Amino acid sequence: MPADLKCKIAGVEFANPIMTASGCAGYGEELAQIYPLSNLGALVTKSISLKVRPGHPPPRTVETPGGLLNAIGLANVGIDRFLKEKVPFLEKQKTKVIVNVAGSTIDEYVEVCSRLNDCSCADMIELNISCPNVNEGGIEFGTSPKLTEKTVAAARKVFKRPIIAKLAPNVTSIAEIANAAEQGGADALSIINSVIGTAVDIDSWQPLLTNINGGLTGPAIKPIALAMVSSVYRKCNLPIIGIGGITDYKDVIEYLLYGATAVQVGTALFVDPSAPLKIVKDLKKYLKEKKLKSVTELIGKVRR
Ligand code: RRO
Repeated sequence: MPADLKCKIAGVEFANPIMTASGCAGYGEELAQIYPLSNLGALVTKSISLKVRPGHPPPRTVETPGGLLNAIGLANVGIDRFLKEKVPFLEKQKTKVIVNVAGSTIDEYVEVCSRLNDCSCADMIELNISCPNVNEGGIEFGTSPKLTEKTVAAARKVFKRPIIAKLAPNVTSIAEIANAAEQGGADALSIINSVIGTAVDIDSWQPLLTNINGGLTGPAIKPIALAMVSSVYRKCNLPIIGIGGITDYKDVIEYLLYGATAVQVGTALFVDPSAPLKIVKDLKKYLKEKKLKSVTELIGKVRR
């Protein structure tokens, strides 16, 4: 019998625990030209805001040792165009769809969430209260426990399906923010968004990103993200989706052992868009070798 890769978060069943991370696979159209999206546990869309946003001028990405700095600036098509141009495609995909939602005010989050409530292809939303690269809103909602609870509670009122709160690592106590999100009515947490960083050109003495600061992702941040997943798993009851530097099945196992139920693959998609396929295949092999029947048997099983 092949090992069972299915997992469940807030009543939503996923074919496997491997999702794409927001911003790393757009709205799924390009990835679907490479392989059927049914190979994924879920597709997580780029953040959607109320209005179209062009984002920051380039350069908005720069490679660093073991990582990638980005300051995209929330470039996205906005909710109107998302519903009109992207949803018809997403409705046809045989995978779960998680729509990442961003806003500069609580009213904006509410408006986008209420529009998505009528869009049945949004199985869940991921509330982005942790974007490091915008001047208004973004990370400020996710760095104060009070604002986190208020923002999640406002979205909770209008969106009837499960809500994931995506948390920032740029805080003193991520567990405190996680508990505030639970108080506000979140059903799950995704941990972590990018870590604030910067880089400078030593010839021109100019920052390498037009926005100066960016968000660091990729293998460089995996140990940080793992420690945060571990801390929240021990102090909060919500299921966790681990994010940060996942490139192969070994990374996934580390996240599950520390308490994640599922994971998102982000930066690795830019190196190899097929990384999730290989991860799924290798994960099955590992479970068989360890004589485990289900991937869920790994969750939180780190030996301390
Ligand atoms: O668009 C971005 O610059 C961005 C977002 Br919204 C986010 O949540 N995290 C990130 O690293 N970049």
